Amino acid sequence: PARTTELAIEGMTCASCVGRVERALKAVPGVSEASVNLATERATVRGVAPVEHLLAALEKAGYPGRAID
Ligand code: 9UX
Repeated sequence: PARTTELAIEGMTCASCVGRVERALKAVPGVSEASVNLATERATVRGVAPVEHLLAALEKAGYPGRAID
């Protein structure tokens, strides 16, 4: 089933960073929606992608993150 995953992300300081992170997350197979909150430095991701794939995409994009329970 589709899940919602909350991620804490390091290194985002401007709106362009937000765009890069959202694009990177949405490009992961199984992601249906990804939105970043710059103020809280968190992303909400909807879909069936394994969290490991989300974290790998963030790392590759240059914005490492971790899953929030
Ligand atoms: Mo903005 Mo983010 O100038 O890496 S794109 S700080």
